[in-house]
Amino acid sequence: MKIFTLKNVALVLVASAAVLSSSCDSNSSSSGPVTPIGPGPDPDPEPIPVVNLGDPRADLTTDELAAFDRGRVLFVKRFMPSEGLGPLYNATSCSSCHSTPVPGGASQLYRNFYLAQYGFAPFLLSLPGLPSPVVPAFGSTNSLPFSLENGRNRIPVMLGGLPVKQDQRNGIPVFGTGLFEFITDATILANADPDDADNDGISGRANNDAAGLGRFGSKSQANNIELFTRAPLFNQMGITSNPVQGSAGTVSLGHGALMQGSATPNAPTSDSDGVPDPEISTNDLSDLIAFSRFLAPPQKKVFNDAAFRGESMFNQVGCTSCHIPSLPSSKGPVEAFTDLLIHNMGPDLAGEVSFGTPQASANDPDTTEAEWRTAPLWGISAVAPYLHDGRAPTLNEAILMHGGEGQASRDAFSALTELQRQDILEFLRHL
Ligand code: HEC
Ligand code: HEC
Ligand SMILES: [Ca+2]
Ligand SMILES: [Ca+2]
Ligand SMILES: [Ca+2]
Repeated sequence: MKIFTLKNVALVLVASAAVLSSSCDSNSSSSGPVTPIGPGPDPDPEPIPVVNLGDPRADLTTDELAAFDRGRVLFVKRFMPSEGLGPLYNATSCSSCHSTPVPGGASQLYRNFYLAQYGFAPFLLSLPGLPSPVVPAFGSTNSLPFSLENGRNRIPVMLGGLPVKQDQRNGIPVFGTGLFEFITDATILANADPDDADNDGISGRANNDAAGLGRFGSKSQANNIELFTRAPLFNQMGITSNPVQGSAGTVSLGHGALMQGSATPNAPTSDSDGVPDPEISTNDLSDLIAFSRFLAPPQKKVFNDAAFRGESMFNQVGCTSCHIPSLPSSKGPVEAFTDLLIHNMGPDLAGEVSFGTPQASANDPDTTEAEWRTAPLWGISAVAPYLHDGRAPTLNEAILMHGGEGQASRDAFSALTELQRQDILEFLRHL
C-alpha cells in the first residue's frame, strides 16, 4: 500500500465503487429488501491499490525498494565526460530514451538510434572501431568511417567496397519488463511453432535458443536485465562496467548469457577516454539494474462496455495468436499481451540488419531481418510512437502495418465495422 498516492484516492474509490456496483447488479432492479446470496459484499473492502507508471512493484522487500529508489536516480542521471560519458555516445542518460511519459518509459522519434553493419549476411560486420552495431551519433570521429552532418555522425553507404546496412530503433518501455525473467523457457517454448506445424500461418520461434531463451529487446535477443543495462551503458553512453552477475542483488537466469549486438557481455568493458574503467561502480550498476528489474507492470484500467467488446473482438480476429494475454510466471500471471517469440512481420517491416546468431526459421530461411518480438501491449496507450522504429504514430496505424504472419489478423481487423475497430482500440487503451 506504500504506492498509494493522494492524487489517486478518488480514482481508487471510483474503481472500487464500480467493482461493488457490478457485483450487486443482479439485485439492482429489485426495490425490496435484498437477501444476500453467499457471504455478501465485504463491509470493509480492500481498495484496489493504484500503481502509476514508473512505480516499483508492490512485492519488493525493503532492501529491493531501496535499491530501486537509488537506481532511479542513476537512470535519470546525466553522465558528464569527466565521469566517463563517451568517447562515443548517443545519449547522456538512460532516461534520454526512456522518459515517455515518465522515467522507464519510451522515447520520442528524435531519439531514434541507428544500427549498422557492412558486408553480406550472414557475415555482416560491425563498422570499424565500434564494439557493436549500435552507431553512436556523437563524439570523436578519429579513425572512424563517419562524416559529420549537423554535429552528428553520418553513416557511410559503402565501406571498403561493401554495402552498409542500417536500421533504426525507437525506445521501448521497461515497465514490468523485469517479470519476463520469471517466465520459464518451457513456457515460452510451449507457444513456439517454428515450422507452423498447426498450419495457422503463425510460426513464432524463440530467439537465442542455444544460450538461454531471449526475452528482452525488439528481437528477444537478450536473456537478462543485467545485459540490457550494461549494453546500453556501453553502446549508447560510453560508460564502462564490470559484470555483477552472481553478486548479491542481481539475479541471472543461470545460463550462459549471450547479448547480441553488444561487445563482451560477460567481461568488463573498457574504453580509451582517459577516465579509469569501470566508469560505474558495481554497487551503482546493481542499483541501476534493480530499477529496470523492479518497475511495476502497467495496471489495467477499469473496463467500460466498449473495452469488453473490444477484448472479445481482439481475440476473434486472431490478435491473441501472438499477443497472448497472459503468461504464467513464478510471480503470478504476467499480463503483457506477448508470447515473447519473434515473428516474420513481412517485407515492409523488415529491417536491413540481421542480428546474425539467430537462425532464420525453417519456413522463411532468409527473413531474420523481418522478425520481431511480439510487442507487449500493456500500458500501450502511454508510449507512442509504435513499432520497432516508431514509424506508427497511432495504435490504428501500428495495427494496419502488420504484415507477414500478422497479415491475416490485420486483414480481419480491416474487415470489421468502424465501431468494432474502435472497440479494439478502446480495449488497447485500457491495458
Ligand atoms: C539511445 C536511446 C537509448 C538509451 C540511451 C537507452 N535505451 Fe534502453 N532501449 C532503447 C531501445 C531502442 C530499446 C529497444 C532495443 C532493441 O531494439 O532491442 C531499448 C530497450 C531496453 C530494455 C529492454 C526492454 C524490453 O522490454 O525488452 C531495457 C531493460 C533497457 N532498454 C534499459 C536501458 C537502461 C538501463 C539504459 C541506461 C543504461 C538504457 N536502456 C538506455 C533505447 C535506449
Ligand atoms: C503474427 C503475430 C502477431 C499478430 C497476429 C498480431 N500482432 Fe501486433 N505485433 C506483433 C509484432 C511482432 C509487433 C512488433 C512489430 C514491430 O516492432 O515492428 C506487433 C506490434 C503491435 C502493436 C504496436 C506495439 C508497440 O509498442 O509498438 C500493436 C498496437 C499491435 N501489435 C496490435 C495488434 C492487434 C490489435 C492485432 C490483431 C488485429 C495484432 N497486433 C496481431 C505481432 C503480432
Ligand atoms: Ca567512457
Ligand atoms: Ca502455427
Ligand atoms: Ca574509460
